[in-house]
Amino acid sequence: MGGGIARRCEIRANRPCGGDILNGGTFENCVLADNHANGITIWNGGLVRNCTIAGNGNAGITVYADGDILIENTVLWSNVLADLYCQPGQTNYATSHCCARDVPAGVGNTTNDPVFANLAAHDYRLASGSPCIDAGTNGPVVDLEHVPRPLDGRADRPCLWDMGAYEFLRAGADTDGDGMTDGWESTHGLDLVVQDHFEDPDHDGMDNEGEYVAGTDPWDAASRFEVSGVRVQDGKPAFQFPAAPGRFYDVLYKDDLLDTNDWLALTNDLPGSAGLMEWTDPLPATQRFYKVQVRFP
Ligand SMILES: [Ca+2]
Ligand SMILES: [Ca+2]
Ligand SMILES: [Ca+2]
Repeated sequence: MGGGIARRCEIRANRPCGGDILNGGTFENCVLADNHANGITIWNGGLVRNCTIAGNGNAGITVYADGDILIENTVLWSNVLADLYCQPGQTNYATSHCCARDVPAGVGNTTNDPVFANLAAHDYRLASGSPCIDAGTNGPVVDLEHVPRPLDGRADRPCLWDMGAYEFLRAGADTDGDGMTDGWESTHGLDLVVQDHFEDPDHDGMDNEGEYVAGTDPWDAASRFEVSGVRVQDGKPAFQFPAAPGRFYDVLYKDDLLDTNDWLALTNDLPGSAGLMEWTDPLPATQRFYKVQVRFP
C-alpha cells in the first residue's frame, strides 16, 4: 500500500508476503498469518495497530527503510525467522504495547507467549490466560470481528484494549456494568458497552435485566417469565413456569390477597433446569394465591 488503510482484513497463506506498507500506509485490526515470507514489509513509514501477525515463513514485520513508523497494540508471534526484524541501520521506528519475542524494550511491550487459542490450528485469538488481554493502549472501538473494544477481558476493571486483532470476550465479565454478563449480552445480541438493562426490545413487559435473571429471550415476546400453565393433580394444584439452569426458584403464597402481611414461602431454592418446570402444592388450602420468584444463587 502506498498510503491508505487496510482495516479489519485477514491476509493469510499468500506467496510470498502478506502485505507491504509504503509511505505511511496503515494496517489496523488485521490478521496477517501463515504467508510464505514476511507478514508485513514496511518500506518508508507506516502504522501497524491492533494487528495479529503470526506463523509467517520469514519475519512477522520487516522494516526496510526509515520514516515515521509506529507499531502498537500488535501481537507478532511464531514467525519463522523473526517476529520483528529491522534492517541494520534502520532504527527509526517505535513500538508500544506489542507482544513479540524480539520486540525492543518499550512502553507496554512484552516478550511473553501471547497464548493463542489454538496455535497449531492457526486460531490466533487470545486464550483466557493471555498476557495480551487488557494490555494495550487506546485503539479502535471494534475488533476484526466487530466485537466492541475495549472489553473488561480480565473482569477486574478497568476495561482496556487488548493487543492484537481480536478482543477477548470473558463471558463472566460485565464491561458496561449493567448487571448482565458480557457472555449473555453477546449471545443475545445486546450491547456490551452500553447499559441497556432497562430496555425491552421485544415489548413483553420484561426488561433485559429481568430476561437475563429469568434466562428468557430478550428478543422473543413469547419467551418471558410467567406461570404458563395450571392443572389439578390428585386434587392438588400443579403449575408450570419456564426455567433455566443456574437459577433458583421460590414459590410463595397467600390465602387472602387482602392480607397485608408478607407472602409466605412454600418452598425455596428449587434449582432450575432447562424448559418448563412444574411444582405441586402438597397441602393446598380451599383458596390460595401463588407467586413464583426467580433469582441467581
Ligand atoms: Ca449492555
Ligand atoms: Ca423483554
Ligand atoms: Ca422475552
